[in-house]
Amino acid sequence: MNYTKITMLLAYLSLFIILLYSCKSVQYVEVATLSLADANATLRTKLLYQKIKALSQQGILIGHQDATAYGVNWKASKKFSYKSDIKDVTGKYPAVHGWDVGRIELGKAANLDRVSFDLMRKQILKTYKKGGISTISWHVNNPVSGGDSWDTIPAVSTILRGGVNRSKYEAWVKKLGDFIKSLKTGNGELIPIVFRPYHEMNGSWFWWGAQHCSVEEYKALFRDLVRLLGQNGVHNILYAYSPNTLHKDEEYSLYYPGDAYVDMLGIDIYNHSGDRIYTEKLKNDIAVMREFSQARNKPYALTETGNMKPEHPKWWTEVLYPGIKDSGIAWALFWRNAGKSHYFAPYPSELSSEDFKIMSLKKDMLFLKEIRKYKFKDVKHPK
Ligand code: BMA
Repeated sequence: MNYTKITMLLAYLSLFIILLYSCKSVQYVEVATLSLADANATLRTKLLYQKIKALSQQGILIGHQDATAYGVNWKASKKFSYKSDIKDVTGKYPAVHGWDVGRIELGKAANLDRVSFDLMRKQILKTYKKGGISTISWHVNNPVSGGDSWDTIPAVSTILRGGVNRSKYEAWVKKLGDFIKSLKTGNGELIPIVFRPYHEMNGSWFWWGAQHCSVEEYKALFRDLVRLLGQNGVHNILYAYSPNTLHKDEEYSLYYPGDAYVDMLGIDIYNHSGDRIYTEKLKNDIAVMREFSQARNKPYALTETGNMKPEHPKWWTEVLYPGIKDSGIAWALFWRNAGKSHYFAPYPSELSSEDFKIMSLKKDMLFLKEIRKYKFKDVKHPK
C-alpha cells in the first residue's frame, strides 16, 4: 500500500468513526401519531414532547427559574450574558430554564420580577440552541381589579365568554400569544416551550385559586386559554397542568381540564411544613401524579420546588433527593434566586452548595451538558 492509499484509508476510517459517534447521539422518536392539546402544534413542539418523554427515562432534568437572568448578587449584563448560579456551583447549566410572563398582558417591557421580555427572548433562544428546554408560567394580573395575581377579587367568570371583561382578556391573551410567537431562531423557526398557566389552583392565593372560582369555572378558564392561543396562531406550546402540594390525593385530578387540553402533568411542592414532611409529600404527591400521568401516557415533572428554609447543609442529598429518586419525573425545577433572603437553588458559598454539587454528580441528575448529547428527530421523516 502506498502512502496516498494509507492516508485515504485513514481519512475514511476517521470519517466512519465521526459518523458512528454522531449517529449514536441521534434518537428517533415517533411524532406522526402524536395528538397534543394543540392539534396544529409544530413538528418541533412534537419533538420536544417526545424528547421530554425520552429523557425522563434517562434521569431527572435539573431546572431553575430565571436561571440566566440573575442570581444572588448578579444580574444579566454584557459581562454576564449567560451566567447561572447553578453553573457556578456545579460547573453545569441547568437543563430546564423557567420564565414567567406576568405583565406581558399589559404590554410592559419587563415582567413582575423586572426581567425584561427582550432578555427572556434572547436567553430562551440561547438555551434552545444549546439543546435546553424552556418552560413558562404566567403570574397574570387580576383582570377585575388591576391588582397582581395575589389579588383574589373574583375574576374568572368575568373573562369567560359572555363576561364583562371578555374583550379585555382576549386582548391580554393576544399579547401573550404575540410574545410566544416571537420566540424564534434566526431562520424564523419557532422555539417550542412548555407553558404552565394558572398553576397552584388548589391553593387560594391566586385569583384563579380554589376559593375564588368554581371547579367548572377553573376548567373552563384553562380550556378557553388553550383555544384562544390556538385561534391566535400559537402552535409552539406544550400545555402543563400543575396543582400545588395536595391536601388529599383526590385533589390532584379535581381541576384537571381534560386530556385534550393538557400535554404534561406537574406539581409544585415546597418545604413550608419542614423537611421531614417535605420528603414525605414529595414521595406521596409525586406517586399520585405518576399514577395519573401514566394512565394517560403523558410526562410529568416537579414543576416548582426548592428549599424555603436554608439551614440544612445536606438538604439536597438527604431531603430532596430521597423524595424524587426513581420517581420518573422529567424534571425538578428550583424557583428563583432573587437574593440572599429569597432563593431556592444554591449559589457559590451558600451553606448547601457543596451538597448540591455532590447531588449533581449522581448519574440520574441531568444538566444541559448531559442532555445536549441527544438529538431528537422524527422517526418518520429523518432529515
Ligand atoms: C413567587 C415569588 C415572587 C415572584 C413570583 C413570580 O413565588 O418568588 O417574588 O414575584 O414567584 O416569579
